[in-house]
Amino acid sequence: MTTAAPERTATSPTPTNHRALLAWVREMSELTRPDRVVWCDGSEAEAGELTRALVAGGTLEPLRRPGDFLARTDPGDVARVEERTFICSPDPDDAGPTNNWMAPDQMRATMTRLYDGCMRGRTMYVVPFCMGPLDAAEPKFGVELTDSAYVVVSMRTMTRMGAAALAAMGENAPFVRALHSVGAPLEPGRADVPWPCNETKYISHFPATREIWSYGSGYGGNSLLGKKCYSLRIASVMGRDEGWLAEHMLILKLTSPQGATHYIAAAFPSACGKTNLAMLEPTLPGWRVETLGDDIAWLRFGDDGRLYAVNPEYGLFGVAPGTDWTTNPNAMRTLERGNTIYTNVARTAEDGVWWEGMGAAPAGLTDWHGQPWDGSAPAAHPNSRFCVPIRQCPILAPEYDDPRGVPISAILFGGRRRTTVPLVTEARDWAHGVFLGATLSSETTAAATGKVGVVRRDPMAMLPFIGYHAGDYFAHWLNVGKHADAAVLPRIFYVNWFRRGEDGRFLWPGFGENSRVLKWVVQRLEGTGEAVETPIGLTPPAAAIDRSGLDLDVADVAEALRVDVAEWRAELPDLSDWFARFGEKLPTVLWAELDALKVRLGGS
Ligand code: SAT
Ligand code: MN
Repeated sequence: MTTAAPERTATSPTPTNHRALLAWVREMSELTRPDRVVWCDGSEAEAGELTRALVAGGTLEPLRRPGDFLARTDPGDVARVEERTFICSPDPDDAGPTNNWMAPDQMRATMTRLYDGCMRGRTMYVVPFCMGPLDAAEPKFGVELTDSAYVVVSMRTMTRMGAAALAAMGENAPFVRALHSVGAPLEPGRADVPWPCNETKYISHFPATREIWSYGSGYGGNSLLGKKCYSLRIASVMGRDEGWLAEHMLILKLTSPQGATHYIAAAFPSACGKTNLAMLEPTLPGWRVETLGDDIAWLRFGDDGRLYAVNPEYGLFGVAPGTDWTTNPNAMRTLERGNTIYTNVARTAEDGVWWEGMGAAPAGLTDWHGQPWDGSAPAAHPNSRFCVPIRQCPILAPEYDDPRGVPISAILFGGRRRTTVPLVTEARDWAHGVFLGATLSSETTAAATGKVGVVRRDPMAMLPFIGYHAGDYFAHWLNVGKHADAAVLPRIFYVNWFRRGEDGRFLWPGFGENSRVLKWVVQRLEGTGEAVETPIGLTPPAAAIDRSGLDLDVADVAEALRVDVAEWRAELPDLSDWFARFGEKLPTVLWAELDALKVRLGGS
């Protein structure tokens, strides 16, 4: 960089001899010109100091429970910004039709101009972190440079962050460079605002060099760069190159009344119930769910040829609205233990939190804008979040921290569809399962800016997170299936908890009752579950779903499971258009799956 470092930049002692890291920190601080550079150790004391400063500056408000804080973002900075998210691969063809692309040099030039002096008046925090256990065979390190203390304390919850990660990096471990700025330099004497950000936003990824550059937003998915940016977009490229999968999946452990244990991974789009399923409290007696992760899974082959899943994260960044004692009691118990940063929820008169879905609104609420709530709009933003250490989850499986991960028996894909898609379908084989994943569709949610409720294809629930060409990604999934014996590959299922009847009501009660669907999945794995062949895959006859103790007519279950040939035929043009978008990169196996589906539906 040609820009000279200002004399006033103060740097805390550098606790590392990692030359490449030191050089990069120096280079980025010369570019962004913070007043100070602070190396974060991740300690309790440091977190305490940062939260005190955030409270003093008005970014965080302390709540009643110890360690609980509330942040209210700028109203224009509440969700991931997919239209501002870029994959800057050298070749545009490597980003593919589902990503925004810009040439790396051009993006670097554009963002270097934005970064020039962007941390003036602020502190640059150096945040070393590790995605996945530190004692993994090849720990996946990252270092985030950020001018947001909110990001630092959130990264401390979401990742294994601080001195231990830095020490484990030694002097030359490779790491992902993750640069983040809210893009709001502070002129001397100017007071800060509670939520600094910039209207101009870029969330850029340089897969070839494993770098992330984020500018202008403080919102979680845009600023906690270990999460979607690293663990999905960059990691999906690492996985492609190294033979593994980085997926938008929860991981759960399911134990049957007979004591048989199965690990299940499930991919649903953002705000479609991954956290609820990961922490499910089965309504079927004797069944038990334990949680390993609620958002991201890295799947690698073990020596026995099975696919093992690791949750790279260390915390939960869950959607608050809809979370309640009836829908997700284990999330409520996790939150009861405090130490949670809430963002954009409503605040009660007793300094507690409230959001839509928590029952009747108490009097005296302050809404997510910080105003007395008048009931005319949601009190909590629909994408308001809680950020809490996963260790506080009362049903956390002890294996969550095992660097080898857990062997996956079943993968569930799912989305939010009012019509067409049955409660559960089993894929005929791996290729058919990849087809189901590649054609996954869901109604959009508030997790990203843009219109809510529009059906879009969201392959493997990874549409905004695949770091390369989606056609190559499908091919990679098919290759993974060739790597292993079909007998040990996870079986693939497709679920839809959200189907509605003609009167608009949900056909299936969902939440804890989803254990009934999981029971059928396990029965299929164990060879005892009944299934019928349909044009779209194997579905249970309604009687094969255990309804004991549930006040639900078998006819309703049948309706939830129904494969409506006319509805499916109506999907075909969209499926063809979807595949056509990938041109030559769409694996022929998937075209063949679509052709076979057309034939089974009795179409052309
Ligand atoms: O905000 S995040 O992108 O981290 C959460 C989500 O949308 O899944
Ligand atoms: Mn997610």
